[in-house]
Amino acid sequence: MVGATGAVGQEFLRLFVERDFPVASLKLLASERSVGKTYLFKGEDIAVEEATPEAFEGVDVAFFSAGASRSRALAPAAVAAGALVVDNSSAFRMDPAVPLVVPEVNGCAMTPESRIVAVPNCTAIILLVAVNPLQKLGKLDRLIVSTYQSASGGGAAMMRLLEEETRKVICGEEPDPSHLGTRYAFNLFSHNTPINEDGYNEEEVKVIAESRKILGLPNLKLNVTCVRVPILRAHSESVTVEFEGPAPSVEAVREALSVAPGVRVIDDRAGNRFPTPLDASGQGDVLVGRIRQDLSNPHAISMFITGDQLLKGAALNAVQIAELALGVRR
Ligand code: 2RA
Repeated sequence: MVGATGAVGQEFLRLFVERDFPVASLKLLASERSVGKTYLFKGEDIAVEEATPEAFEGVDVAFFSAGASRSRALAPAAVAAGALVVDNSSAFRMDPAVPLVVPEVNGCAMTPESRIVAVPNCTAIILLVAVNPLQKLGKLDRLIVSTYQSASGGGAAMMRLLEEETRKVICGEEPDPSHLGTRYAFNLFSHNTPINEDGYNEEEVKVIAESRKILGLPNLKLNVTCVRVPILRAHSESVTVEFEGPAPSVEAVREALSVAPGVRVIDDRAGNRFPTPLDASGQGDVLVGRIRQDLSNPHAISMFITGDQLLKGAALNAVQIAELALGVRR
């Protein structure tokens, strides 16, 4: 596990236990400054070692969650040592030779020969777990997506920043806005990735490109707006799905989603009860509700979805990939 000390790394440790992942021995790797920290795993204190090319000797599965440059630098060494690399970074996602996998959607993109398998962007994973089941109801033409992304997407440091700023504001202090260029507590802002000349930020570009690759639909139209909100660990998305032909009924959509793997429908119109990011936090499923006809377009339906960014958006999806590769999928 490379990136053991990060927010996603910590979820891996919990998931290995919770899912009874077949761990014979576990190496925790991180940057030099974390060497010596220890984490309890199945009653044993495991000391963090430095992530070096030599550290992968004897490793069967290497989970990377330490950013794209670390993956680019070390994944080849892990592969050379005989490991299957499951990479949470963006380093290899768009490499045509690397499968980009959401097990519920395109697990078959992996082959026994795959040595690096990429975990998609969290926003794309959560989106596609909910959208893919609708493909059996009609051909997708366009997705219109607006996101409400949590602090966890920016790592443990951004989660801490949100908590600290919130405390300060409640105590009447004005937090220092220099970290993100704007105040985070009681605010929201356009996703904190660089913005291109065409006005789209890198997160939006990733969601578009990765969704097309995962669904195998290179011409799928997508209009994506990514926004960071003051929520700790679940991403939410407002999604309009446009079909090539007339949209399926709300009942058919609800039925398709209610039997879809990794999806839980919460769509109680009478009680005004729909998914919230708090409901999704700590859960493996993507929650879907507000399923309704788009009254402005007879080809479209709209819905609201939310999923845990650290779990299905990262660690859980990675562990599911490894389970699939090892044939221990449950
Ligand atoms: C975000 N997609 O939420 C990123 C995390 N990988 O900012």
